[in-house]
Amino acid sequence: MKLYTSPTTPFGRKVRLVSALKGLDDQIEVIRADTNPPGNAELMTQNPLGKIPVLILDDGTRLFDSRVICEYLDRLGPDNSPQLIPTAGDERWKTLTRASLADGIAEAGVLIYYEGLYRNESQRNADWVARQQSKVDAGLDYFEQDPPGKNATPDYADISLAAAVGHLDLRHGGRWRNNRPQLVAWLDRFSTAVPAYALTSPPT
Ligand SMILES: N[C@@H](CCC(=O)N[C@@H](CS)C(=O)NCC(=O)O)C(=O)O
Repeated sequence: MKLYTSPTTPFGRKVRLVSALKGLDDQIEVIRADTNPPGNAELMTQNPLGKIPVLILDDGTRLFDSRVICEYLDRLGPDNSPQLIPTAGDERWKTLTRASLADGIAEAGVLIYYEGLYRNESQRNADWVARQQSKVDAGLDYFEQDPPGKNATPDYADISLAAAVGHLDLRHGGRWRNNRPQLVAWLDRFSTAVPAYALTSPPT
């Protein structure tokens, strides 16, 4: 399989963490993809949305977005690998909803970053940035009140959150850490338990 991703995308990092925990790294070739210029023709042939990550299966099937890829890898992994997304029951919906919240934090953080990257100072909209920031803050506050780590091993929601806050560390100066001791402590435990977190750490 081939994974089109970049070292900085939180969504691609999430997939790489899942791959590592499932013991699938040796089956996946990681290919560096560039989402620029916007409308990158080669990437658009893999995903018409021009977004990464994209997983190309050995038969040529293309999978996106990251949630779909992660669920595919979770089901593909060997029987003795940890199950990251429950297949049924209340736990499935709980895990997927928490993961969606983590993804939403990452998405809002990416949009704020893009505002600075792609728009001239005069074009930037402070209200819109504040709106995205409020989503990041409220999402993080939710997790601070109900932190992950109740399971013996990390699940897909934990992985998604670790990838999201890793991106906030990279692009937003780690400000998320202020006044969120539970989350900071949890991330320390997560990175100790999951060596792939350090291995997939984006270049600063
Ligand atoms: N919901 C998608 C989000 C993917 C995404 O937004 N990726 C960003 C990189 S972090 C991207 O490719 N952006 C390029 C663009 O929006 O044109 C997923 O989970 O895979």
